[in-house]
Amino acid sequence: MTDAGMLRFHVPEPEVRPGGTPDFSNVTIASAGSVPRPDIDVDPRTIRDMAFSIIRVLNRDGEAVGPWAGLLTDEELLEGLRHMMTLRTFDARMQMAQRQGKTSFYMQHLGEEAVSCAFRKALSPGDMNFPTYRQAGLLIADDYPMVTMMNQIYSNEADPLKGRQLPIMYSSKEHGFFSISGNLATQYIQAVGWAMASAISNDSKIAAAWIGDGSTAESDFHSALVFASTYKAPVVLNVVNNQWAISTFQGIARGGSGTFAARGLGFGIPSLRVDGNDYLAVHAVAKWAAERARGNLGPTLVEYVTYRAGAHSSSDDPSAYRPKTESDAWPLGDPIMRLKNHLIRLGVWSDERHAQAEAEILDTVIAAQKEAESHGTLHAGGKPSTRDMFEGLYAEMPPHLRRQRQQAGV
Ligand SMILES: Cc1ncc(C[n+]2csc(CCOP(=O)(O)OP(=O)(O)O)c2C)c(N)n1
Ligand SMILES: [Mg+2]
Repeated sequence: MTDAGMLRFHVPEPEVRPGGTPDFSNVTIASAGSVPRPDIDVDPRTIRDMAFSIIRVLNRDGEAVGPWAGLLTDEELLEGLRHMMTLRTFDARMQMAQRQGKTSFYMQHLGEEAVSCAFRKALSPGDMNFPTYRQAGLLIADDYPMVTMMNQIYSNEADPLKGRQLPIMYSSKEHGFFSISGNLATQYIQAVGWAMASAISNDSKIAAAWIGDGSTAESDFHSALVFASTYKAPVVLNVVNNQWAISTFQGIARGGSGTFAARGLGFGIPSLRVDGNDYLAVHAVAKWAAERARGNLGPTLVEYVTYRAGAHSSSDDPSAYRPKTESDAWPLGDPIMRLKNHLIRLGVWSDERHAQAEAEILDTVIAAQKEAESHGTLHAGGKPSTRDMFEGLYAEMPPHLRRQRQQAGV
């Protein structure tokens, strides 16, 4: 029955609350290998169903199956495993450093390591990412020095950003990592603009935009899609759907669209969903999208279906808004365990070698941490110089800043 005159609006609710039993039965998962791999110049209208499925390569037995498999050598897969393990260890040490008061803030990637680590390997030198705070794997997988990352986190005397950025908001032009901005979704319009500029200047470099599920509710996301689709910008539009936006479940930002990938359909953008915890699938889809961008075929929207197993940040306590066991119930498993099992199945890895690699990686991360801490931490040791505060913005320093610098005696 409808109540004429009694208007209501709808507030989506998560399936469960703290204390409840986790339930992901609403997450429909295609079996590994079942989604076709179209040619990169496919007519977007013929692949609309891909925005509602999930491309997967690794099956439950650790085998790589289907048309998206077979792009990476054993060596490349072993390297990918090492990158993900390094990121996880790096996170654990830096989270601990935050608790020890050595930095004010930290954000982990727990459960999402495959997304940024595998994506990086699909890019070429000179391509530019516009990342959020949860894609440090782009740096790790490009062999950016961990010590430099830690120096930034500690805002110490060797911080390449001289204490000007919030911890973890790295920046490296050489590694195709645009300065992170805390203003989410700005990455989308900037990436599309950068990609258009690359094309205008007849360059061959492509851009990658990054956004989380929650941030797709920002108008910047939609503006970027207008420009990307109209001008067929050479850009890959990444949406990391890790189910949560701090304490807000993904259903709020997704609303009635079914999936985040489906947002691209109205713009005529080929839109794919991929298992974000499957290193091989992420890499294969990223490669497909990057080739489209590089071949002047326009943007591709990719939704990575994953789960944020850790807290949002060092300031967050997820037990206030979701069951503690929810991450164990996530049906797509853990990205490191899945690649590990695949490599064991291939006969190029073992539990013993994995344990040894874990120990070696921990040693490497601890050594980097010692070196970074010799340059100072938040409250101890070396700091960026006060003089640096006045540098780097103006080609010629205006008189009022010169005066302030004199007053500061630096
Ligand atoms: C424009 C803007 N609005 C609000 C915030 C505050 N904020 C920081 S993180 C966050 C949640 C983002 O969730 P999501 O986009 O899903 O990314 P995730 O943290 O899950 O990777 C919010 C609202 C912000 N940083 N920028
Ligand atoms: Mg999220």
